[in-house]
Amino acid sequence: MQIGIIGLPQSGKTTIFRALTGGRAEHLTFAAGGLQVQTAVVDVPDERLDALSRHFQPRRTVHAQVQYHDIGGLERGLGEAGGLSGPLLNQIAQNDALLVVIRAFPSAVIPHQEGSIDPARDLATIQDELMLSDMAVMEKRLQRLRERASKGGTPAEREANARETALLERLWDALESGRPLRDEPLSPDEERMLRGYGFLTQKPMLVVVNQGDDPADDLPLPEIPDSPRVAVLPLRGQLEMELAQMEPEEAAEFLAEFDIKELGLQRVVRASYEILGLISFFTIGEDEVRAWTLRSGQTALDAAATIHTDLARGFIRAEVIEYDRLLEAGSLAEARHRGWLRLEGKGYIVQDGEVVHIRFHV
Ligand SMILES: Nc1nc2c(ncn2[C@@H]2O[C@H](COP(=O)(O)OP(=O)(O)OP(=O)(O)O)[C@@H](O)[C@H]2O)c(=O)[nH]1
Ligand SMILES: [Mg+2]
Repeated sequence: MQIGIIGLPQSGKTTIFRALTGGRAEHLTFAAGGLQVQTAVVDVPDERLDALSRHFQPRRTVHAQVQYHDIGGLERGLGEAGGLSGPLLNQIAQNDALLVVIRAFPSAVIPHQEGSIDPARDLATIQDELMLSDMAVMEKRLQRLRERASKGGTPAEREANARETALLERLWDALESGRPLRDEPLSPDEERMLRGYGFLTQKPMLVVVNQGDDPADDLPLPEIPDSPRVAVLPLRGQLEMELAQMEPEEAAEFLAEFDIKELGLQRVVRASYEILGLISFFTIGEDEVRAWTLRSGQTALDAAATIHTDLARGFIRAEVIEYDRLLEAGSLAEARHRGWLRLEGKGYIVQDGEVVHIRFHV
């Protein structure tokens, strides 16, 4: 899972990036076309996996991973000036979801470009920039499609051309009336047609409101578009960054003092899974206890394919059990003995938190 952290200048993107990646992750910094990007891979925290691992004591525990990219360079006015630069657009477009940092922390030392702190205004600014960027991409593409249409081509080409044109014109209308693309209904065929574009407003969006340390300064959260693919999350960026860099014991004291129940990374990951429609399932072996990620609605066969193509090819059955039920039984053998392991076929829809054991032969 790739998550791009974007936001207005000095909104706290790098601070949030550090809060999420702490001292644990390798930070890789590179510049592309005058652009600074920082990247880090982070283990997805999961108490269920930890519990399984404590119980089964495997040689290895493998977490699901998420990759964060701290992408600077987005500003108000880029859209009007013809869209984002190629490198910036590419950096943002390659992500599965966008984490939009909105400044809500007060500070006399760090001035805001607009002269005031206003989360709703800043969120609207970012959304406008993303929409204008999509419109700029669409416009170029539509122009090329129209040129090509006037040149003829085979009937099949003309037909494909016309279908793409119609789709882009429809989506253009949506953007023009202020609707981001993420909630536009699309047929599987249309989804395929759009895949290569990486439209920014098609991506799920997590709005992180970067608050100051003092709850007395908290502003109301901005309203977000009513969509299952958008969520808003308040976070004390600076404080969370400091926490992420502390030793665990020291951090625990802090958590208590500020009444923080859960670290920012956990909350961000959970919200990211939700807006992306992702679930976790687990596999248990002597060597390895491991968490895997699936899209919600995917099947036992998809789960098998996620683990290894051989498992999908030779799929016979999936043995399935909720992770806490497995812990109660103590072992897969005991769970099987008690009749708690369910035998499921290829089309079974895997549920969040299930342990899946694929029976297969090749
Ligand atoms: N008081 C306070 N200051 C913060 C907070 N988050 C960020 N800052 C400060 O705001 C300034 C900008 O933060 P960064 O994290 O560098 O912001 P950015 O969005 O990465 O900035 P650019 O990459 O330059 O656009 C830094 O001086 C931070 O220390 C916060 O929650 N509280
Ligand atoms: Mg930065």
